[in-house]
Amino acid sequence: MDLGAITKYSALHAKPNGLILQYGTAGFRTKAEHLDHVMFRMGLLAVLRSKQTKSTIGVMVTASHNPEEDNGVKLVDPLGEMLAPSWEEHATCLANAEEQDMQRVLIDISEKEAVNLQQDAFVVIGRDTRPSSEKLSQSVIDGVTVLGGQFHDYGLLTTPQLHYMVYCRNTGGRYGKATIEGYYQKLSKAFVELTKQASCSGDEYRSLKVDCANGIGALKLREMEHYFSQGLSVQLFNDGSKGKLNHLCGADFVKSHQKPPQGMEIKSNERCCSFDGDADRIVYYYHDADGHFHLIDGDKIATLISSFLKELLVEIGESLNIGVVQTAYANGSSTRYLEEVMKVPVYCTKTGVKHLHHKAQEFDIGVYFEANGHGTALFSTAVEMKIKQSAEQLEDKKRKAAKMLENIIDLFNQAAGDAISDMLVIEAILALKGLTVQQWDALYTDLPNRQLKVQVADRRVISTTDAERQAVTPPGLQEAINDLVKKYKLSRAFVRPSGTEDVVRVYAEADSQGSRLVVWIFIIWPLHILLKVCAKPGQS
Ligand code: G16
Repeated sequence: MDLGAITKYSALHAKPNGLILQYGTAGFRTKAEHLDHVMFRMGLLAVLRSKQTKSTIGVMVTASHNPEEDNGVKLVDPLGEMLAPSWEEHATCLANAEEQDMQRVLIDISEKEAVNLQQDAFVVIGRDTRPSSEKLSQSVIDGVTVLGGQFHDYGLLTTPQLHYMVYCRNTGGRYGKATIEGYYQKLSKAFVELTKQASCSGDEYRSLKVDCANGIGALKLREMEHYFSQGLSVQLFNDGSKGKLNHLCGADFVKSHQKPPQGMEIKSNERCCSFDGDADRIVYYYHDADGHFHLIDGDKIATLISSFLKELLVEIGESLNIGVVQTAYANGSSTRYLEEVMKVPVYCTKTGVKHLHHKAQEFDIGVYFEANGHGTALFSTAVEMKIKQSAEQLEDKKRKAAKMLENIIDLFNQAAGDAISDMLVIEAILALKGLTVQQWDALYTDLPNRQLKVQVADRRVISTTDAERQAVTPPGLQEAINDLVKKYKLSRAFVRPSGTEDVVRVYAEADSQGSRLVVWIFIIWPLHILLKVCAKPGQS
């Protein structure tokens, strides 16, 4: 390690005095102007992680659903997963080290993790369309090169595409080709194969309106659409040609406001969806004949996917262990439907796909989705092999189902939740099952629910347990929540500090005769006031 060179270059990416950041739900996120030093240092850290794992490591420059002025960075581990928790701690230490302590922190990490500094390192980098992203990804490259790492800069990519590239590179191409064409071809081939089997392929199934949140999703979907146009025609909105990233549009806006994005005209019963800023989340929606807006979020996406997978397994005659993973935000109706009607085991983890992904890996087939539309399905290697064999050997009807499952497996991005891949999976399932968006929506009725972001003096005073469903501090908060919810049937509420924004998130649902207003007035609003009072600095 050339410590002299590191010190020299680090001074060019100096840390603002007193700035403390934490590797949160999805890496570091804050205003873009505060991130130059973090990017340089994450370049350094990616090299150490690459040397330690003897694998390619990814660095993605994005703040996903956050406002355009923000930016962020996260590291991608060898199998395309989020960074291991112990390395998240190293990331936080390194990002917060004062200039004079940088060398010591780097040496500490190398020693603790037994990094062989002679080992080669390779890092791949991607970025979203934020105005600040290009310069910040250059700072990552500076960090990589000063520590002697090799790199490939993919430039503009969706976050899940970068996860895919890392996974492909570390599996010697077994998972796919580590190029953008490789990604387009793999997914489109599987999609076209699947939709050829659909008996329902009329206009209703062939067209979809997509709100791209004015982000990278528009660019990539436009590049990709001719690969799958045989099976689906997409009409893009909020494609970045005028509006601001994530502003009044995108999956996060649609989900939290439960209304359509600006800039999209929706006719009744038309199927529409929204991506978020880096295209790792997707939600669907439509207007009914009376003009009412209906949201189909991650919970219903998980239900559609897991029920389809279960049906295929029955046809093939395989009994595999399927599990669904959700978070505290999952609507109570979805959990009840999955457990009681579909008889699928459901697990709840903390917010953050890293937690859900990890849990989903415990099953033969693990389907995980956050209510906000972030998720995918994972298939164990044994299942993949079994299905491949079945697709060759079984008799006609079973073989057809096995072939379908084989294509569905290829269509999922198993490295990370991916709006483009999920969209194609959903479109294929709807066409194969001949389901309209209304029929899909009618699987169960969501309990009325609301979410709110509350800005408080210090969100760190709130700590939680039980997969974030119970508040531990400040004292008295959980008792107050219990008092508020006990008046309503099937009601539930929780608060948790966000790991991507400087806010506290409040969620509540209740069987309140279909009224979200009741949830708002009698649960969310009193909680909002309570939080303002109790989340003052120094109270933890
Ligand atoms: C990120 C994470 C998601 C998480 C979301 C909100 O999404 O990847 O798993 O649900 O942040 O997290 P929090 O409530 O802690 O702010 P994205 O799409 O912004 O990357």
